[in-house]
Amino acid sequence: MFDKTTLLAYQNAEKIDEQCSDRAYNLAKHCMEIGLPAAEGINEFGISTFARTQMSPTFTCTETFLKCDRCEDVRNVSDYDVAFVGVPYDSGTSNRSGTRLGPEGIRRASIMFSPYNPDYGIDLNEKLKFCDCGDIYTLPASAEKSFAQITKGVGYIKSQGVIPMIMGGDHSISYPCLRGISPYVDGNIGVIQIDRHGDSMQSQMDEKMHGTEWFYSTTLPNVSAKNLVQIGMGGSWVKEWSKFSRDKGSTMISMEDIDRLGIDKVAEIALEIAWKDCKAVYLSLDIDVLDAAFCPGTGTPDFGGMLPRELLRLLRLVTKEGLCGMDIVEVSPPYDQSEITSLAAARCYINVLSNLVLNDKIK
Ligand SMILES: [Mn+2]
Repeated sequence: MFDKTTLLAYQNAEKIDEQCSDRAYNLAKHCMEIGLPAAEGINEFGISTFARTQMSPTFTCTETFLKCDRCEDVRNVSDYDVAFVGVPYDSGTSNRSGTRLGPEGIRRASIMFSPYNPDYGIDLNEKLKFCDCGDIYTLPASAEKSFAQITKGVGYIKSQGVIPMIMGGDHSISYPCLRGISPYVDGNIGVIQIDRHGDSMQSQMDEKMHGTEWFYSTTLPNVSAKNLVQIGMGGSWVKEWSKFSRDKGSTMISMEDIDRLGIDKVAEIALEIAWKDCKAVYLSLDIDVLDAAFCPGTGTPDFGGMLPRELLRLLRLVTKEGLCGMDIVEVSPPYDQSEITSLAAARCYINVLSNLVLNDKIK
């Protein structure tokens, strides 16, 4: 009988076992302190709400948006007015995947920009205290557990009086993000969704995928479909999305409507509907609203979407009254070319933040 203990594989494994200290245990404990313990229902030791240090999954990222401060101990997030947070989750994608690398791609592309914004006359570094909290520790095999983590992390940022700037991830994450924000807004929340697709069916592949988030978001106690404005609709479509809009009362504005009415009028309509009887408005931008020519790096590219300057103009107009939070979703770096799509997302965050500062809507 062959003696397997003579194999190097066996002997080296034994050596490694002998090199065991309490280092990994202490590190895991530390992560669960500075990144908060995991959401309820997650029992594996070492999983924190915010991914931290060497304990992080490989798809999380330690770079920061615009090279801003990294808020490593998230318990200090209230030192800032605005916090970026990545949600590297793409298990809700029905078509092509890769948005788990979205936060990393957007952060990397943001380095190309300066915090001085000539279109708004604002230097973000001078006018705004903002940080990057890193990424939520998502669990790719479980939507329910990932959503619990996202709700806990985004909710924590909001509970500290800080505006979350969320970097997706596929569009399914908007529901757990809003679920996190919802308890900290004392009144109704309107939603401006800029997207090529309706994303409002009850079930997609028997799960809460990225075609379903507005169905679930509008079941939150202070979020009504009547305050949901869906701008840029058209292209590849699912019948249930139109039915949801008719039954529940959301307002769909198609690309054809935009051509007919113009961006300024559309923004006016959006603000009126989203703010009606509301205390706050949330903005969700699906990057696939851009024509496919300008966003190759996305899960569901579509033809006939917005031009970049139309989108920037729309953002300037619809964010001037303030936001309780914002996400940009569906950036998928593995399908991107020359970082076009990540650059678009980074530019949109910078302009929206500049606009909030310019209109005195921080805090
Ligand atoms: Mn979408």
